[in-house]
Amino acid sequence: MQRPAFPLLTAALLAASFSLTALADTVKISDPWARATAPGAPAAGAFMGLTADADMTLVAAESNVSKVVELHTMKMENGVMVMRAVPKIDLPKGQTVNLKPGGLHVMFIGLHAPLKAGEKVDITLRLKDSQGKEQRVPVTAEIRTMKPMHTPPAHSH
Ligand SMILES: [Cu+2]
Repeated sequence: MQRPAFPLLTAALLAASFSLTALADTVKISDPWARATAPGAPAAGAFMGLTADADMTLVAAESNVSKVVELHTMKMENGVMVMRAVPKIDLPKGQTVNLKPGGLHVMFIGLHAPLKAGEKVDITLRLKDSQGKEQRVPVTAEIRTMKPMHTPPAHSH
């Protein structure tokens, strides 16, 4: 009676993951990318558009490219670009929230190696729905170079 155990288990796991997927609110990710870095750069930003199909909150991001991954915002305050960590990013239903240079972003701090243009970075987004249920969404971001902005913000920590 040992042979059927595997197919049954597999079927049960498939059923479980299917029902989770079917019930969960989802978020659409558009154009995920991360900024290429020069050798020795301690940090880098990642950017994307997020459109949730129900009110959700981005509570954290994870990646193995750096020691720490934070959610950041960047704002002009008294004429100076200030960047700081935020505990969460709200994703209101149906609205596209753009993580972009000069605004909200995912920040890799303590890079293990430079991010090279053309390569990819795996990021796991941790999202919570309105009931507080958490889901993890894998994202693959393409590494790109970007021309410096007119006033390059101090993007190091
Ligand atoms: Cu940052």
